Parts: sequence; structure tokens; C-alpha cells
Amino acid sequence: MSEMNLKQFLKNAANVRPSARQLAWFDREFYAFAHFGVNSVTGREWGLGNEDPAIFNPSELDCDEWVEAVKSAGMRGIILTAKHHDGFCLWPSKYTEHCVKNSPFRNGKGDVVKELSEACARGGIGMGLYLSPWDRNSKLYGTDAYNDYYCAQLTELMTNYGEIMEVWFDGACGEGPNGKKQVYDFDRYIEIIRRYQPNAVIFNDFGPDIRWCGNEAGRGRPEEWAVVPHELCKRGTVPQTEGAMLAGDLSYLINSDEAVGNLNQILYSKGLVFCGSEIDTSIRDGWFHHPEEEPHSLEHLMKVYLNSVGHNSCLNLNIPPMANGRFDPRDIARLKEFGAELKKQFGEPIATVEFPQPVKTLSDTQTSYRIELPKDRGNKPGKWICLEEDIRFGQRVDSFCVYSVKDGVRMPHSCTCGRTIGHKQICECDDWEERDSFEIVITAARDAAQMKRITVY
Ligand code: FUL
Repeated sequence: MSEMNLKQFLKNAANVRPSARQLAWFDREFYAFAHFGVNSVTGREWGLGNEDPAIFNPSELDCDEWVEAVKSAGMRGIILTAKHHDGFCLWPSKYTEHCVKNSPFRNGKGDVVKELSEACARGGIGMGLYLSPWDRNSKLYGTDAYNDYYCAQLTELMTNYGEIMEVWFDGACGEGPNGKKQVYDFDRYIEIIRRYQPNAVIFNDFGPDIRWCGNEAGRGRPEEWAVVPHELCKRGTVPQTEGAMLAGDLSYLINSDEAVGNLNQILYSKGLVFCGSEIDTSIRDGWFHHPEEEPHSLEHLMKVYLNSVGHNSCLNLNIPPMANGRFDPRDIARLKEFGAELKKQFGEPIATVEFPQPVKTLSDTQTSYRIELPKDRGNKPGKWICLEEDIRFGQRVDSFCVYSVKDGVRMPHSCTCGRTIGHKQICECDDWEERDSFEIVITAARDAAQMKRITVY
């Protein structure tokens, strides 16, 4: 590729833009998963599919409590496992007997999805749904008729419970009673969601709207691009195909690579898509509630937050309800503590600039910004620099450095450096109190950086 072609290629990559629903999702930043069902009673992580519906009786179910607890940590939604791999449905589905209508819960008249959707609406947060494609109960599993069954259930969920913020497709796939693996008709599933819930983002390992970060440990990548090769997010929309060369299978990147979407990878891709990463992890070791487990420490949760929300991803943190339908008091306490810590660290900015303009320009892709710190900031040196690109125009910054400045003189050593920025990058700085401002130098970008906000905490 000639230099001119490469420049144009990078410009194109920098201008792959998110849809309105992807932008809204990125701004949601932090929300909860709730793994709930027959496993909450049996203590299994993967149910067998032959559980008796009679064991499900969360007589103390209190979804308002769930909503209050997740809000106390600053979360903006809850994604419920309406059906996990065991096939037991938490709503009274017309299409199966393996659901709440045959349980003692609210005398067979209960509907967890409805109770949660009403509680989320009351609490002003969003509701998302997980509907496991893998179903160990359905006799149809492993045949074409299973896709009809799945679509009928998906339609029930998409049409009866108001606005859905996210639909979560689990990639897990086992064998049916006929010994065959189900071929999931994702195109059809996606079409149903788009028809009834056009604002819902769809999570799947390979897109279309958001993708799996590649691990369940709450570990984000230092270099996380929301613009990735189409081969990695096969279900994403390709807005341009400039630079097509080789179409390797890049799915191995999911788990192993320190970077996703960097130049090496996009150069050899057939086309690029906007598909940001979601980090899903649990507040405890398991996805379902096990009384013997303890919630992770505050330090761990803080690390996960910085690695996800602070690394150009969203955080989906699982809080598993107990068999009786309540959150574990230990989790409620940890969430409160976590919310208080986030408020302490990020609640009150020392300084903030909206849509900052560069103070120096070396080239159209190398610029620097300045943020002044107020003199009367007590002994707060400014510990966190939070950088946000205006990703309506795409993701552009490839590397940056932050310097302390005193009396107009930049300190020779940077206090922090990083690669991508994207929706949000939270960087920790040294605690040198003498500085009176920070200089943020964009050392490389695919096209002129467009910053939305710089904040110091
Ligand atoms: C995995 C599932 O197998 C786990 O049980 C859990 O639901 C997790 C979020 O996704 O693929």
C-alpha cells in the first residue's frame, strides 16, 4: 500500500461510526446481569434440563430491592436470564410447560420478567434479557423445529415487556436428544429483535452490536478498539471495504490478544465494523448464587471497573439472586460500598473541559490539549485523568501521553501514557501536587482527534 493509500485507509477506519443504539449503550457504561432460575435452588451452574418446576418458589422475590441495590453502585440496568441452558422459563411461556406456570411461585401465576420490567421502569433503569439458545429441556433441540420454538419465545419476550435495552445471546451450544448440535438461526433471531425492539443492542460473541471481550474474569485489554475487522464480528454491518487484502479467521483474537482492532489486524481485514466490547463477570465466583461463596473485594471490583468502563468497554456485573428471590445481603453491602467508592473517586471533578480544542498542532493527527487545575483544590493533585473521544465521529486516537505542567513548563517525563481512548479511558497519574495543569499529547491518530471531554478527578 502506498503512503497515500495508507493515509486514506486509516481515515476510513477512523470514520467507521456507531449506530444510535450503540452510542446509547456505550453511555450506559455499567449495568447488571442477574443469573436466576432453577440453578439458584439446586446450586448447579449448568442445569440438566430435567429439574422439576416444583422446586422453583422464590416467595420473597423483590425486584425493587434488586433495582435499588444495583442503582446504589451506579448501574443503569439489569439483564435477566429469562431462560438459561436448563430451559426453565421465568415467564409463563405459551410454548412450554417447563416454566413458572407449573411452579408454586405465586401459585403458578408468577412472572419474574414482568416483575423485573415493572421494577426497572419504577426505578428508571433499563431491562435486558438473556434467552439461552442452548436448551437442555426442549425435545426439539437439535432439529429445525427448535429454531421456530426459540423464535416464538423470543417474540413473547420482545412484545410483552416494554422497552428492552439489550438482548444477550450466549454462544454455548450442546447436543440435543438426537445427538446433534443445534444450528442456531441467528439471522432470524436478530430480525425479530430489530422488528420489535429497534433500540435494543444485541450481544453475541461476534456482534452485531456489541461483542464479548473474550474472558469472564473482568480483564480488559490495554488496546481496545471499537472498530474491528469484520471477520471478528461477522454479524456487524460493514460500511466500507477499503484495504481488503486477506480475510483470515481472526476469531482467535478474542481470548488471547492484548489488542483488538490495531493496525496489524485491520490492514489484513476485508472490512471494518463498529462493535464495542462488553466485559461480563460476576461479583462472586459463580454465575448463579451459591451460599458458600463470598462477593469479591472492593479492590477487585475497582480494578474490574477501571479495566472495563475505564478501558473503552462496558461492564456487565452479575449479581445472582438467592433461591428465595432476594439479593444476598453481602452483595447488597458490597454494591453500596462500591457505589460510595466510585462516588469518592469520580463523583466530583477537580476540572473538566467539554469539547476541548487543541492548544498545539504538530500535524492534523498529532495535537495536544491543556486542562488547567484550579488553585484552590486543597491538597488534591489530580489522580485520575478521564479522556473521552467524541465517538459519534468514530474512534481515532492510537496513542497518547499525559504530562504535568508547572508555570507553563512541561515536565520531562510523562505521568501516564496509553494507546486507545474511544468512549472512555481512565488513566491514573502520579500524585505530584506542584502541577498547575495537564497537557494531553495525542502522539498518533488515524484522523484528526475529536475529543468530547477531559476530566480530572
Ligand atoms: C456462559 C454460560 O455458559 C454461563 O453459564 C453464563 O451464563 C455466562 C454468562 O455465559 O457462556
